[in-house]
Amino acid sequence: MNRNETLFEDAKKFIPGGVNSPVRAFGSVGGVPRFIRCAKGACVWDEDDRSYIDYIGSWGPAIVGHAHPEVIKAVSKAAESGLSFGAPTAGEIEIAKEIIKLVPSVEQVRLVSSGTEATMSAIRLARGFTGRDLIIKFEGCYHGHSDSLLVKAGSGMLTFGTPNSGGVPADFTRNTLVLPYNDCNAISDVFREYGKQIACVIVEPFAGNMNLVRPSTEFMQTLRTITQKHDAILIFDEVMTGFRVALGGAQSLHDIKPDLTTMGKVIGGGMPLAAFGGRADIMAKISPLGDVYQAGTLSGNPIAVTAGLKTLELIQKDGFYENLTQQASKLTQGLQELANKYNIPLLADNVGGMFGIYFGLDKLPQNYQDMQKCDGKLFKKFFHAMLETGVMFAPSPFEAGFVSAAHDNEFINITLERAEKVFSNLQAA
Ligand code: KE4
Repeated sequence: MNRNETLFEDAKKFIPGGVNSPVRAFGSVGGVPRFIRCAKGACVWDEDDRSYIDYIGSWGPAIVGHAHPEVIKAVSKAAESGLSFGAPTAGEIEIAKEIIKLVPSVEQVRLVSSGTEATMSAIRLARGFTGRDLIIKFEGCYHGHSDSLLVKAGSGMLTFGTPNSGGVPADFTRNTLVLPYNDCNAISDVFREYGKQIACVIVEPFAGNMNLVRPSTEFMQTLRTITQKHDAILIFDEVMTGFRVALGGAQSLHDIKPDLTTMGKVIGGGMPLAAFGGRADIMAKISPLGDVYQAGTLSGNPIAVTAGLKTLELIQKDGFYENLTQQASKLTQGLQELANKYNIPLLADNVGGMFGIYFGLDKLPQNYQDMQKCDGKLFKKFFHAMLETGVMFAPSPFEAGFVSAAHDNEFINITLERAEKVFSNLQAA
């Protein structure tokens, strides 16, 4: 067995499934997950010392490239002053100001340690502010693993969700409605039926957890107008899209101001840091000011804040997003051209530095049902063939991919050269 296999067998003795987050176990693609020893720029190295051009990027945080020297220097220096104090620090004010400066809809912000905490807290806040219980999410969107969000659609459009995870009592999801993404009629029907009982709508303003799926302009505008009409809270879950699709996040591309925004990934630069924020009148309900409780031992951790501040500084450099978008587009357009050349049924799309590749579809997906038609078998062959060449995509057909500032023309061209060989072999197979 090679080192990855040995480590995986060992890990499984002590850690459920051998991993600390399920998607890392390669369940969707089979095979042996790569145990990463180190990372630098656009690449990661596994414990067999094999290098890979990395398009997972820690699921989004590594936007400036892995182990960026300025981030590492800042974090190393901060660590010498202590790791955590359980008391307020000046750095937390600095990063709060940066987030408020960069995300216009955010007037006040609370730091937490994960996207799950951010969305769980934002939903509790929306319920506390409105005094209502019902929440709406969309099929295929993932907002972390808090109980009321681990839910699958009810039998009918107007029926409440049922748990899609063990350990979640039916009671915990009976206030959650799950609707099809991009379905304006479903939204109108539900608000007609339940309008004044709905606390919030939470949405990924570009979906990334059923692969990249773009919302229609009409869908986003409907969400904004109908929540305003019924005094419900609109929550943009920008844990993935925040600072990823544009400096101002998806809300700047849609030109829509949500009432609350959740963020994560990029704002921690790879360290455990996330946040929720929005209208000051809503945020005033959060303890210790208001009666909606929320807390965290490591919230606003000084080392994570240092990594986040340096990352937010680097992404504000002139041309950062133009370059990021250009490189992601080179990748997706290059893959599309090569797939066409070898008659491989692949579509590719990107928004800023976030991209999707779809096998077996004849048009870009609009919702979860579309994504269900993807050719998972072909994706699996592609994934492993590319992995063997030294290119690591997300190990699931239902995940978006990420490009960093370190993915320069050389890395994109090498990726495309390797993809051409893989497509040629797939065509011949
Ligand atoms: P975390 O609790 O994993 O920090 O964030 C949850 C979350 C919330 N909202 C959105 C839009 C997200 O994409 C996520 C987490 N994304 C996944 C990637 N599909 C994290 C990877 C994983 O679960 O290991």
